[in-house]
Amino acid sequence: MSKKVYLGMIADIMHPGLTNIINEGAKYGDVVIGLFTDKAIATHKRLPYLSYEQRREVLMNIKGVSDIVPQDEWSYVPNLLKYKPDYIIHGDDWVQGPDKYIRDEVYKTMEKLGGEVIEIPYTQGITSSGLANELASLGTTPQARLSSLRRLISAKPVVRILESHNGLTGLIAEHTSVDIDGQHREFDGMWSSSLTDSTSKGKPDIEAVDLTTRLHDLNDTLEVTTKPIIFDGDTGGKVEHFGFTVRTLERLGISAVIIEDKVGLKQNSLFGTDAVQTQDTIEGFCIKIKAGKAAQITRDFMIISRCESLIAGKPVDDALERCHAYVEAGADGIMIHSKDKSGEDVKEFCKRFREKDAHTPIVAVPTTYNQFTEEELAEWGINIVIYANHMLRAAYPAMVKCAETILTHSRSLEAAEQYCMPIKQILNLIPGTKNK
Ligand code: SPV
Ligand code: MG
Repeated sequence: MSKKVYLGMIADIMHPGLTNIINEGAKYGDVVIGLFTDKAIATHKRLPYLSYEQRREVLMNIKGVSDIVPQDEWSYVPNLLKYKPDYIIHGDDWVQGPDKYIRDEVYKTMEKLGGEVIEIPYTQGITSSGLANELASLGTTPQARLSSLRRLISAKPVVRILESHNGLTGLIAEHTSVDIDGQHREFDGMWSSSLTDSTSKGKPDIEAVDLTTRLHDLNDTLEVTTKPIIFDGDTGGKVEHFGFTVRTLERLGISAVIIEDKVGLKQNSLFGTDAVQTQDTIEGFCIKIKAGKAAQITRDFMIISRCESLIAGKPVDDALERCHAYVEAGADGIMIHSKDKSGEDVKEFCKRFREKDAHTPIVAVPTTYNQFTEEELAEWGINIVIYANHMLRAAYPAMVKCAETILTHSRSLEAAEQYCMPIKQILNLIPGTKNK
């Protein structure tokens, strides 16, 4: 009987480095590809360009591949125990770097199984991540960006979204990353916040900045990013207008709009009951949701209903009744908002909502109950966490401090030393600035 050779792959962009490993593996026996699923990839890297099925289709047609099985974890161990290969083959690039622990686990498991690890020299000059970076620099299309949010929701335990109100904050959301305990972390997308958008224009958050202006400026973010965008649609405006808003957002490649169940003059939710705000009736808001869904052209765009009951001081029961009705009316997700610092109300809501509805995505904006980690919020049943205002809240005090320091000293020396990035750094901040 021929031997079994296991080879883990993402196989998003096929290149000679990968076919070389397949050919090397085939010398030892039948090559079984452990094809990483979106779920396995999502917590470590950006989602592949191609879906699992598309990547599988490509691999099936490659010479030397005997079988393809899903690898549902970043770790190889569960699949090695399940398929018990005689060999596992991997490029020697995992000897160092963040995947070193993966290698250690594989060695231990193969030893237990009586199998062998084959490491083959890495093909110089060509890597999947290098090619992915090249592709990313070419940008995206509205449809690819739009549909990526639904993919992320189904692939990740929790989707992490950062507020962005201009091109620069868009670049921060797009490119900022950290490596913690061998895990690569970055933001999954952007939130176009009505609060930070209007505040950065010196205007109040009362729908005074009209949709045309907001979208005009959102174009700066669209120009320099590829990740999905969730648009804060405030109340959604008049029912008759909301369908037009949905179509405009879809055309731009926005993934979702969140509208809140308020009528009349909207004020920011974090005023809570300090501001007079009126909640829409369930029937009234459901009509708006239906109008939006009827106008939608793509399958992937999401209309998310935001419930303001807890903000208005009403009980969790009221929020539950409303949210179930909104889903019934066609909402693709719900956002539960609260300004309570304990988080208890949101937690109770999520638990009880999930008793009746296991799948509808729940969005949370933990601005006030910020002691909970994403992992904890995911345990409550939350699918999307939005950091709704932090870029602007971080920038503003720093700018005021700098302005005050210039005034205090009648010169900029002290301010530049204490509060400013070096000129050299800002000149090179934006990709493509300099002629090479
Ligand atoms: C926003 O960011 O504009 C929001 C969230 O709507 S909140 O400010 O908490 O109401
Ligand atoms: Mg808002």
